[in-house]
Amino acid sequence: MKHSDKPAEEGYELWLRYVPIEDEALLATYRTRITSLVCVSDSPTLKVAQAELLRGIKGLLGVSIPLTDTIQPGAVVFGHPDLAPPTLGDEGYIIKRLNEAIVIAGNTDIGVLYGVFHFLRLLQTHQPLDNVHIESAPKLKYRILNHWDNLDGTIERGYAGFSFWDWHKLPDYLAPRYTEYARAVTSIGINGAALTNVNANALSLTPQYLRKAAALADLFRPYGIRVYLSARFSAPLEIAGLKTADPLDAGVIAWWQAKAQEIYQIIPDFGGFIVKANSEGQPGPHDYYRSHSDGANLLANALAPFGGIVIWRAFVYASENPEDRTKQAYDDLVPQDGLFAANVLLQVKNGPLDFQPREPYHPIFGAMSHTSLMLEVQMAQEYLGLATHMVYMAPLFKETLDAETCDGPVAKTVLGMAGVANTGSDRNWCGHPFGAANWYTFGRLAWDYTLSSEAIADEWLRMTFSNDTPFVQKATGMMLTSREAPVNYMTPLGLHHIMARSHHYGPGPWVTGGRPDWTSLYYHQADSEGIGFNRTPSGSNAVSQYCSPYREQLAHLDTCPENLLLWFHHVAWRHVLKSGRTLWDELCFKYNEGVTQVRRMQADWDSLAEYVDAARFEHVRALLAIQEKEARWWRDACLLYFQTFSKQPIPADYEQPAASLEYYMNLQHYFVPGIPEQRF
Ligand code: BDP
Repeated sequence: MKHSDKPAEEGYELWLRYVPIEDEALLATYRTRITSLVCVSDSPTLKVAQAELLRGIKGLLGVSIPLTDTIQPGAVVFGHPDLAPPTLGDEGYIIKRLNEAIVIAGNTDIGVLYGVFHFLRLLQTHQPLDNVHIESAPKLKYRILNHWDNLDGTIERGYAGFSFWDWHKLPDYLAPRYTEYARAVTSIGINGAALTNVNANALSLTPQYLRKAAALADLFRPYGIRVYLSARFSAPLEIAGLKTADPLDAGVIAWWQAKAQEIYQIIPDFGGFIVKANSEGQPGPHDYYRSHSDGANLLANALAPFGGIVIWRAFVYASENPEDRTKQAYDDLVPQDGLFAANVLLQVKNGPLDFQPREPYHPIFGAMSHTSLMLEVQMAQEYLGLATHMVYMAPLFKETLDAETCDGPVAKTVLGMAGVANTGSDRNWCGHPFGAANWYTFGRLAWDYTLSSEAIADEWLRMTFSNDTPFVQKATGMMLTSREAPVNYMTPLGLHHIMARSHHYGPGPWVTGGRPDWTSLYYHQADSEGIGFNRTPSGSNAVSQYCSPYREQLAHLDTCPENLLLWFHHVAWRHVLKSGRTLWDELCFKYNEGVTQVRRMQADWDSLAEYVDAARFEHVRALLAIQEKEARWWRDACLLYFQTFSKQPIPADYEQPAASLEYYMNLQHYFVPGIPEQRF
């Protein structure tokens, strides 16, 4: 393999590298089309836009172009409001030719800034400018990154280092990375950042920490990014010494009202609160025999006079509840449809369990037409190989966005999208050099969920690595396969929640003991007859939460999509699937297919050495080797374990397990990233 002689890169610039365009003809054309800049005002946001244009053009075209007041041929005019149709709203933009100039216009400065980043993307991906005419406005209003960052610098389920919010030095020291973050976030249309973990620390609402958050909000303001904070429901007890946090208590109501007022004095455009209540040990309104809507409305009413919102998480379940965990959120929340205040958004994970490699869509989508909903996805790869595996998530996100609910596709039932960030202090931000693709994808899909996975991969690859067609084609193929590979080597055919306990690193289908809904046995239900969770009417009847005809389709063994089979059915080992193989043989096939897919990704990557600098190339190569090793680990451990029930051989034409089941069951892992030892 021959390495390229491109200079080593660290990935810090993400998709905003602005490296010189090598194609001479294209460069010449761009240089004649772009000869001066005309900026219509000097607001803070347009100053950012101007700096970005100058930086991008200098990097890509190798020229410093002058700023002028007059529109000449070759001018790029930005901020020209008259030309933006009102239909583009507050954040949209238009990019078009006007005589011999190019105009980037929006109804607001932030619309112009989004347009500027789109314009630079055109250059970065080598698009023609001759007949450029683009009008774009976000399809979703709320596009928010959820950082699960703790005040002590750790990140819950963070696999790319520690938090880059330097709470200790804020508000006085503003790390340069904050500005780089703001550029990256805005370049893909994200307009909100929830800074703190949903498992919240009440301290973040004290004046001391609010001032720190305010410094970030000030820095983010020109970029159109609003700051949100997680709010701990019991904060009045913990930081104010109140005797109760009962949402109907007058003292509690007054406390939250005063807190909201205090926050808006410091952060005038504060976005609002995100709340995890009565879930996994977090306090909430149920502690006082009140409902989720009582709890959400308490905070929403406090924020309403200032224009803030409450994002109330629908990830609620309790181990005391004997009901199937995947049914509990729907059972609790759907009866409250219509009871939530107008400024409450219910944030619903893509599936009813917890960010598994594949889940059916969450049945709350389409079932609460009188409540504003947000879709929550997780870029952090908690259940997808931490930051070590290459998993491009656009197909996963789109599977949910496109899913047909009782009320149309999921995408049409939501007002926004939240993404659990995969960022951290690692120099390349996301740990895996391909991890940033998921951050990028989140922003692009939240802006326009009709974009295809392929199109997003294509532009991200061009900007991140290279515009060379053979590279882009092959690497796009790798990325598109990379979603199904972990499904196959971890949880094929609808299996779910069979990972190791607590840190979730590696397989753990044998996990039992403790609260049942955190064990694997609860979910796979393997026995001598078969495997899978019966959620049909003869079982937990979770299918009833979906509307007809999907409900019936799921309920019948023959019509249930095979990729969700064991999610909804307990299936006999001897049952014959569409492939003609029995369930056991199909499991063996799928687990092996997953390993094969990773090996193909390795071979594909090896063939791309000439297109990528050696530093990033070798980094990806090493991680793919780990992924291959861990794919085998998952396959061998799971097949050996399930074999104790099926009592059937692994067909001889497959690789046989490298070690005994006992060996895999006894593996111990210490200090796996992502679980803060000191949470509060
Ligand atoms: C689960 C994580 C846990 C989070 C929780 C949540 O294991 O660390 O706190 O989700 O979303 O996936 O609240």
